[in-house]
Amino acid sequence: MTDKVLGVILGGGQGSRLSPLTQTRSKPAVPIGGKYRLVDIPISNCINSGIHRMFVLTQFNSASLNKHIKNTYHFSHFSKAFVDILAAEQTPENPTWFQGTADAVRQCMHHIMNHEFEYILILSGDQLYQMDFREMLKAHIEKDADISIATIPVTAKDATDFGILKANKDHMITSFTEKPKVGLEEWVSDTGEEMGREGKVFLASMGIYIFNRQFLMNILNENIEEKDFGKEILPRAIKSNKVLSYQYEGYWTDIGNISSFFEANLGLTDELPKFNMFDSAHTIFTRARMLPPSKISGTTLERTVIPEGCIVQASRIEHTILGIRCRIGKDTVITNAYIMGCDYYQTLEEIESETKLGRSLMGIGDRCFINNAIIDKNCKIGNDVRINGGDHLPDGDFELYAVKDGIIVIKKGVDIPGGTHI
Ligand code: ADQ
Ligand code: ADP
Repeated sequence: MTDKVLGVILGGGQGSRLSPLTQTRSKPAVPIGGKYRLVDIPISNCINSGIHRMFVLTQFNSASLNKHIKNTYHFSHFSKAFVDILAAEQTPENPTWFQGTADAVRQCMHHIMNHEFEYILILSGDQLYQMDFREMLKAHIEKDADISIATIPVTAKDATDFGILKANKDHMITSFTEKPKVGLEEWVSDTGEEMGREGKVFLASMGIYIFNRQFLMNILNENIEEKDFGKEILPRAIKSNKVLSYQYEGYWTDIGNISSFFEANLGLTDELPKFNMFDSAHTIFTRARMLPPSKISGTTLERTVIPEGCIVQASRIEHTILGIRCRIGKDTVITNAYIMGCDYYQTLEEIESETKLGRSLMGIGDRCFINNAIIDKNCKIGNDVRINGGDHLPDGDFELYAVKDGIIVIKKGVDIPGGTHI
């Protein structure tokens, strides 16, 4: 049946929750896990579920997203598979800028409808999970639903950040509220004994939907003023249609803001991470880069993930993700960090001339201390720099870095002079 499904990945609105990582690139192109990009997660889930035709909807079509998709997702000439980017117009003033999730799909309908499909699978672009959509599709077809929503039990603390719903014995949704701020007690569901014990008694929407083709077209066309699935289209649909709750119990997390992004990344350094990058049945696909193996010298490594192409001479790295082509100098200590790495290497000649001029080199210098920080790509961090994030720092946005929830984010491509303390 999966050949009757078309995937649509929502690549991000105007929202700046992942800023400054999204200051110079579109959200789907944000690096994750040392060598992947956010968009690789939903695309890989689709491919692993036998869904091979996908659109990525994005507000702005960055060069890095285009290049990544073009260089990564090659399919045979004999298959109908594709991953295409559909971008909104460039300016926020432009009325055609996507106004919400439903509006994004509506504005792209003329491209989407050119394809043959019966079901459309709508996915968020900022979640970390490995899910087999075939199971959900099977339930959707068996129950003869108009829409299916993947749901997951969450605690009261988390419930206010999600769409919360209630379903009948047949798992058909009877009520839905987007991010309830009050009256949460009315939304308690029977989520099973085990979930109940963990206090996960609210059924949250995972923002993953299957719609029947004609149903989606009708509901979007008949309610032009409604811009959002969560806020408008879904609450409307449940009133008179069959909307199925497909309960999922695996690992799933939203990575839409800096602290959840940071936490999900560092979670990959656990002894048994909840998100399993080593599961060959659920390969995470990304661009194959032909980089040299990493070279490490004199470093004590604890719970650290290191991809290809790194040159590491630090004294200690702990609870950290390194990105591709990281260069880390001598006597440097890094803890609780995501160092995104570089897009290219400096040549030996460049390194010599830059050093002579007293300039910092790409990567992290000697004798640095980095804690609770994200260092975006292509940064030059000089020698003896101290970047120490934590709760003592208020949120703020500066020229070279931003602070969010105590995490210091060094912006892409900046030069932090030797001796700087943040
Ligand atoms: P949120 O994630 O808060 O809640 P939203 O901001 O609408 O909802 O984003 C959903 C996805 O669409 C995200 O991947 C986002 O980047 C993307 N997106 C948002 N606006 C977009 C636009 N204009 N163009 C393109 N993409 C856009 C949603 C549901 C909740 C549910 C949570 C689960 O509304 O009901 O509980 O997802 O995470
Ligand atoms: P991001 O990952 O931050 O979104 P991009 O993928 O757009 O960034 O990265 C920029 C691209 O620049 C890289 O793919 C890399 O191949 C290319 N590049 C190569 N050499 C250089 C150079 N000397 N200076 C800047 N960019 C370079």
